[in-house]
Amino acid sequence: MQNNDVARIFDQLADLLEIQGANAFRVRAYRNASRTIGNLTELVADIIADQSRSLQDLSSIGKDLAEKITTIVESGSLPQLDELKEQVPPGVVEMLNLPGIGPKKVAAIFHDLNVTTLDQLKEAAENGQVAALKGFGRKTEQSILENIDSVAEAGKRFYLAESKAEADAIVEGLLQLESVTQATVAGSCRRRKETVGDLDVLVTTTESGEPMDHLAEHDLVEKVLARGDTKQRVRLRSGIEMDLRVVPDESYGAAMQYFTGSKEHNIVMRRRAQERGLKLNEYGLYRNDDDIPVAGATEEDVYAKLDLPWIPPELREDRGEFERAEANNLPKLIETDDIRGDLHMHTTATDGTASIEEMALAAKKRGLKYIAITDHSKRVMMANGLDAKRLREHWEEIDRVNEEIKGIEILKGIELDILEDATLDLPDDVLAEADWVVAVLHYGLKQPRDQINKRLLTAICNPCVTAIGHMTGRIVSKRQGADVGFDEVFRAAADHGVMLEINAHPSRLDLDDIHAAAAKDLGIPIVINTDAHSTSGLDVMQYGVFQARRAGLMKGDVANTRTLAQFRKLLRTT
Ligand code: DGT
Ligand code: CA
Ligand code: CA
Repeated sequence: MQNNDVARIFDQLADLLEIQGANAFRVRAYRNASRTIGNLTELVADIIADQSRSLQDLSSIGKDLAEKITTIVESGSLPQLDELKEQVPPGVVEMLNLPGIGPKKVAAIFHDLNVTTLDQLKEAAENGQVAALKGFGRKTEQSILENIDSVAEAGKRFYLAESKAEADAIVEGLLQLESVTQATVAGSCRRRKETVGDLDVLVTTTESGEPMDHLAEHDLVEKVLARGDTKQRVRLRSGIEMDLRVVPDESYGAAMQYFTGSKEHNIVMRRRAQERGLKLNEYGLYRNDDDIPVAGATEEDVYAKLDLPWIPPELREDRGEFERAEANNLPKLIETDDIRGDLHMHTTATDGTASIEEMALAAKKRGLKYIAITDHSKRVMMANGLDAKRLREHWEEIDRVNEEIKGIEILKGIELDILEDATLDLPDDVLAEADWVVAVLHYGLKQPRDQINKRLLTAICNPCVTAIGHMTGRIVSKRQGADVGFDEVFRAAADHGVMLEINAHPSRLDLDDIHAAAAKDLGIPIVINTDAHSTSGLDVMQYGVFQARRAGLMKGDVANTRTLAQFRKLLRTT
């Protein structure tokens, strides 16, 4: 049982209780517990196992919550949650993903309209029944109609970060088994797509029952949905489903190639086979006339027999990888270990949970050589954003910590809001004292393209701004980003020497792969940053790197792979 599973159970509990109209303090207690567990750097199971320690020493965990956590870790579930799930249908919970619809409104839809699925909700909204509900109105109904299709679609997909962690844990467990000789995740997860529809796992084994039995009993698995001789489908506790396929040794590479996809990439592969008088399927590459196998045990072999070098999974989308492979011009993709700095993170000065010193030490522990502390500017009142006076004090504190801590350099930064009227949230004289200014849009994301561009250009043209952070403001599967006119903005960034961020947070990944590739083509330096709000938040760097790899980025395309001295040389000078 991972900490995330425990945290998710408390989140679900809080959602369901809120829909039922439970006491707000009780709901908040579960949300706080979820946060505490989710941010822990050690396993809760280890704390429970250690007789000398108590869960109640953790912040916001009392006796009752400690008992619940123990129940979850020991049994894998919580009876109270199971009861609540009986009372509130899953379709009702999904409604919480609609923008602007909280538990109170969901409760009204559920109880007053007796509506229990997104389909029914759509129908009710089309008939004007939703607008008639107390506290709703035409605008809310319109917003439901605008978003309901994408929410319904997104509800079926999962963030890469979570599903990859689950798949990795399962593959690791399979590899421990006596009978299993090879195991890998394939599908969209291996291609590191930002969301995953279902997980695809392949094994070779001397005894096909063993891996299937193991998976059926696995902590992360909720239910076996189907089981045959060579294939088993299960549903994990997180809700995602997984196919386990047992394949013969001589087909392992062909199966990996086939089930990694993408479908578009595989279509080209099959055509290349045909052009060479061969036939490609998940079992191998065969001669057309006599079915003699020519490759299958390894992926490298399959590619080689089709006159190609092995192509990294992140590039397998039929977006130019074949042309580059043919020209022997595949990029040597960036790796997480190449990263030397992290230029976007928060502290307790605004909405982070750790101090400057704690963030710096945690970054150093992760092998980083430099960071920028970039707390919010004053417009973000919710997060206690900094005005000029507090920011200068914060920077003095950074100077002090920088003196004390050796082995990592801390830059004086700010996450600067670009306001709705295309002005900046802090005056130039303060910004001029910063080492690093990452300008962002937080509010007014729905403005028309002209105004969004005007705002981004104001920031880019200001000589104090060094980078644009999470450019579109999108939240993967949940909120569409701003309508950015990328051509104009990218050209301006290139002209002014402003860097563009790939925000590594699994729910942002902004810029996305396509736009990061476009920025690279213009020679704009990319920075990959975690936007950490806690020390454990620094661990998401890998997801930003995956997105960069999907964009075809190499080490040299990413500014924060450089030494600090080299990085500084890339900073704009005008
Ligand atoms: P997902 O699960 O929606 O995130 O995306 P994938 O890419 O994991 O797709 P999935 O699970 O349906 O299938 C895994 C891989 O198997 C897919 O990437 C390519 C291969 N595959 C599945 N169906 C077909 C097909 O009809 N034709 C070909 N050529 N390949 C297929
Ligand atoms: Ca899949
Ligand atoms: Ca699948």
